[in-house]
Amino acid sequence: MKKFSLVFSTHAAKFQAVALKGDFEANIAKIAGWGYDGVELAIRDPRLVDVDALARVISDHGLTVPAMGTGQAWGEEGLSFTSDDPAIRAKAIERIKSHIPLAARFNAVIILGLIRGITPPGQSHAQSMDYLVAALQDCAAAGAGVRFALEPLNRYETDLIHTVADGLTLIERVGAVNFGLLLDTFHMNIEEPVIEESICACGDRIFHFHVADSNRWYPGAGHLDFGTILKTLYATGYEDFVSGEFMPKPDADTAATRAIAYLQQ
Ligand code: LER
Ligand code: MN
Repeated sequence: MKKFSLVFSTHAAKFQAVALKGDFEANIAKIAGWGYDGVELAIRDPRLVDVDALARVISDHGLTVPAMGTGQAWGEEGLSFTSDDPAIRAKAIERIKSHIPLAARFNAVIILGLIRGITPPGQSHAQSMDYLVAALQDCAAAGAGVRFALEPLNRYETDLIHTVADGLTLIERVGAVNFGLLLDTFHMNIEEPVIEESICACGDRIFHFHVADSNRWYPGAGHLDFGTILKTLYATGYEDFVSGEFMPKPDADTAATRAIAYLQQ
């Protein structure tokens, strides 16, 4: 059976107390009601999350957590594996390590997106890559029972790792079995020469998969051929979640319901 999840992007602070019982639970109920099997959570800092309450709400609604996003630590706090400030790099690594117990509990992949950072002015790309490799080796060793997935992102978001080819070279350098890639069709549409060929090349190193259409609306709203993309993905042996990460347009509920209807076809 194919498994679909939805990225639920909320600020860590909103997971606390009232929001967790109100907004959070209402949203989880909606996601389950629409037919999704899982919810992908964005968690800036696991210390701000009431893990037991979170787990209870999610399991009460029959959902699982296939992956956890960590990018808010970059977006809101500026933490980065490739900063020129050693204290910021150390803090970024510690923050990612702090996700390990939560990821182990949910059997969730830890997503490494923008936490990799952007090469700061005056620093060479090669130096950023050295910092990135060291950080990834450190995290992968600390979380041996957990899987980490770096997401190739398009050129407008970072200068580091745009394609599956870049990601596979990085995987070789990192040399850890629990380190792979998260592929996102929105980024692939911008950066990959042929999306299906890149999916095949990544093979069993695809640890997680995001879907959005060419315009970053829900699948079916743009010009990507999800028939061949998903057929190629499953032909690699991929049995994990396909996770919807798209803009809330024309509104969040419409996008989420149209996406699941389209994906289930
Ligand atoms: C996150 O999964 C992603 O795709 C990025 O575009 C967010 O910056
Ligand atoms: Mn993504």
